[in-house]
Amino acid sequence: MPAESKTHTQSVKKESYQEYRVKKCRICASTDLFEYLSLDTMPIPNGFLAEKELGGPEPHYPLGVYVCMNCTLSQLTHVIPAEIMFRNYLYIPSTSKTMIQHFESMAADAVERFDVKPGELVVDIGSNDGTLLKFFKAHEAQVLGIDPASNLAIVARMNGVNTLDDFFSSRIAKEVAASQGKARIITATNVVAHVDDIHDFFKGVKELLAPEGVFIGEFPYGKDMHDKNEFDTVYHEHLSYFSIHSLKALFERHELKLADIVKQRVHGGSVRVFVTHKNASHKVSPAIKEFLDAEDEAGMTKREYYEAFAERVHKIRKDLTALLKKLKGEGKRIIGYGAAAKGNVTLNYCKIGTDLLDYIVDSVPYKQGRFTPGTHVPIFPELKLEKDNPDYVLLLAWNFADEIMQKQESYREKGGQFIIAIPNVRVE
Ligand code: JHZ
Repeated sequence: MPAESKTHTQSVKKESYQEYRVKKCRICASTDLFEYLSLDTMPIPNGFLAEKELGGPEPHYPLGVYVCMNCTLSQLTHVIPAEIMFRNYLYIPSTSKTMIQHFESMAADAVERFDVKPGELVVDIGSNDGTLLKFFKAHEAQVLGIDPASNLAIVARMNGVNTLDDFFSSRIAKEVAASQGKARIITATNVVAHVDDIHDFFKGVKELLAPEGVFIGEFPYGKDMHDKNEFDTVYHEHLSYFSIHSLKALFERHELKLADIVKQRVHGGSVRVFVTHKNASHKVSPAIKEFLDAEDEAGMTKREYYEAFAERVHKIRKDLTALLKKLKGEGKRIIGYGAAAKGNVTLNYCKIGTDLLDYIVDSVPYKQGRFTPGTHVPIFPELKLEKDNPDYVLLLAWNFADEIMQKQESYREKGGQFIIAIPNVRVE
């Protein structure tokens, strides 16, 4: 397979970036936005290329982050149309054991906590291949998935999960409520951060949620992203990086109540939030105040907190490129592990191509045989690592370090080493 690592054509003109620029806060509409991080321009992070597409133009889009000084929502400086990113989607969490177990326990927890009865409606927004709903179905709930990725909706239906292939909106919510009734549980894992018109989204949630129903949302926590230097989770798909302060403001505006928050280990530190109608009987957990106090103590209302983060990010780029160049200079063979969207941010931001990485291994069949967006590193099945025994592996999917290290125990026993860049560059 031909592999090239030069910088690629920007078919999106600088002037047109302006039309994507965000001018006010997505939640509170304040214009007091402080831009603290720029990762330059790059292609969309799940825009993997087939070999025949390699010579063609590859649109690059700006990637920067603001914080709203009023409600502390961090958000992208530019929003590119969702249609470009989500209609044919290659992110499939069910290829990881960790995520399957996570979804299984999430469904069991929800059924137990809220006493979900057989036949009650559970709707999953951004239902992907239906994995989470399969677990709710096993508890005899009536399930409906909603996801714009037609390629994945087909897979979900084959898995027995009734799926509507569309973007969730207040219009869709009305239609579902009219045809199937209101939902006892609405879930959305790693979805809300991707939504531009967040007010219409929660108008829809309010519309579809039964009077004593619960919306369970899960997404990477903004405070973890900053505190653990997870800059690579900043990409075009993730429009918002939520603080609990910003979420509270959002829910209050929709007459919804943030009833509880439970921290989750997945994706570098996520929060699972439980949201009900304002007048529902659910009590507000003391956890809410604890999260709000911790954000205040960390300085999330001050510019310096964000400036310090940006400085740490620049240092990671410097340290990582210096290490890879040094090892390459010593004649070492280095490959990447996990063609994650976040990995593509690291590769593009640090300008790491086939000059430094021979290839990347990944377990997702759809990604194998393709090339990384922007940097054009070829992707192979994981088996290639076992056969080749490279000297070093750059762990791009660091959020699965435990699962991957365990899987590659024999490679490590033979002397192979992992390079991890988050939260700081190190070799293990
Ligand atoms: P993974 C996704 O980001 C995208 P990504 C999305 N926008 C989102 O919100 C966040 O998650 C939270 C591979 N792998 O899941 C599979 C192995 O090869 O961190 C994946 O390609 N072997 C929805 O794309 C990649 O790593 C393994 O053993 O950054 C991980 O990507 C395992 C466990 C994974 O998501």
